[in-house]
Amino acid sequence: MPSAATLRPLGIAAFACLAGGGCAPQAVTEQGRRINGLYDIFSVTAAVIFVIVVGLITWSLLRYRSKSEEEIPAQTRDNVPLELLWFAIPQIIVVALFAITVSAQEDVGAQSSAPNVEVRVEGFQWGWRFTLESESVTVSGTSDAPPKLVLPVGRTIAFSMTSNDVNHSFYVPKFLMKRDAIPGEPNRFDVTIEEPGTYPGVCAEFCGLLHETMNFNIQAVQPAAYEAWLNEQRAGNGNG
Ligand SMILES: [Cu+2]
Repeated sequence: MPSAATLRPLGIAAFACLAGGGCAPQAVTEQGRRINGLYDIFSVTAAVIFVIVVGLITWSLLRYRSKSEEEIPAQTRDNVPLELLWFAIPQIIVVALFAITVSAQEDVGAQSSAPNVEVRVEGFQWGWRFTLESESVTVSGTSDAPPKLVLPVGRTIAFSMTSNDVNHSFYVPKFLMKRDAIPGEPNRFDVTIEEPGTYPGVCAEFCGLLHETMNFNIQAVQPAAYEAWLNEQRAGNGNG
């Protein structure tokens, strides 16, 4: 039997999870917030079903518990309307959750035909290179000096992923977004960052010995600060 001291941290974690609307970090992008919203709906639906099921089981156990050895409870068979009802309710819930998931997926995966910023992301053992082709700016870094990419908030940013060697995965937890960088198979996703800040990113595909050192940072700033950073990069050697 686990002691109260062992259970307390678990209880706190469970409460934090529920209070935080599921266990996902709060996203800082428009697309990530759409996913947060979906998680919230799933969490609330699951919580309501949990309470109803546990409540009914508890009520049934208490109400119909055996009172004596000889007594047999009333035996009830077949109740077509009830059976239809508890067949129909889960079907409706599953179909509704499926429909809102598809709708969220479409929104999150949508690609703009004219993004404001286009970033080419190249993964390599063991680092990342970010190229803003139209701006003639490249930011590169390795495990010893992780690259920092500055991007504007409130603008559509298209990331196109590719790799120079093996499969990597571009993952920014605060975007709630992850895409594989595969040699010869470009992948793309678009985001609009809503909150300024620095967001760490990692490689999320085991790609070799120093995989865990493939870190980078995305710093989201106001558009004017982004323009200033671009000028700074171009005035330097063009490599951040
Ligand atoms: Cu990796």
